[in-house]
Amino acid sequence: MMERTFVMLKPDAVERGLVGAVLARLEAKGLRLVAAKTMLIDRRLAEEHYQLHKGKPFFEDLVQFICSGMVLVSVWEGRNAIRAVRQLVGATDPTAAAPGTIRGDFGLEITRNIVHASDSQEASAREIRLFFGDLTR
Ligand code: 3AN
Repeated sequence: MMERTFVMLKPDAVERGLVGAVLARLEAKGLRLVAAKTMLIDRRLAEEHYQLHKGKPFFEDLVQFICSGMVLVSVWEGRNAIRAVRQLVGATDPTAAAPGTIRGDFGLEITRNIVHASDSQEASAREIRLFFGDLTR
């Protein structure tokens, strides 16, 4: 099924100069880049994006981190794009993520885990709207 998914390169990816390497993996997989921009996320937007994690012990660190520097937000399209990107990204904890995945190859810390990718159709629709508004094409 043709799908769109939302991907954020977090501040650690931008600071460490990993933007090109990460985007190249998504392109190499065959996904089509639909939209992308760099931005600074403010606290209100960060809390909205991570609303499902509100109240969890790591929420405050997560929000602070995501607001701590430039991110690159993007939308990708392809067959089963949501699952395909999640596979490329790997497990949440980079020390548990398989080698060959983005987190497995580039990360070590669970908060600074390089990339966010939507985990469901509901999340992808919500996140694309939140960061890009109405993306009709
Ligand atoms: P994923 O990004 O793999 O879908 P989620 O949605 O469970 O993971 O968590 C969202 C983000 O919250 C993660 N990307 C990570 O940065 C942070 N996070 C999740 N679990 C923990 C944890 N146990 N300790 C610290 N940070 C966490």
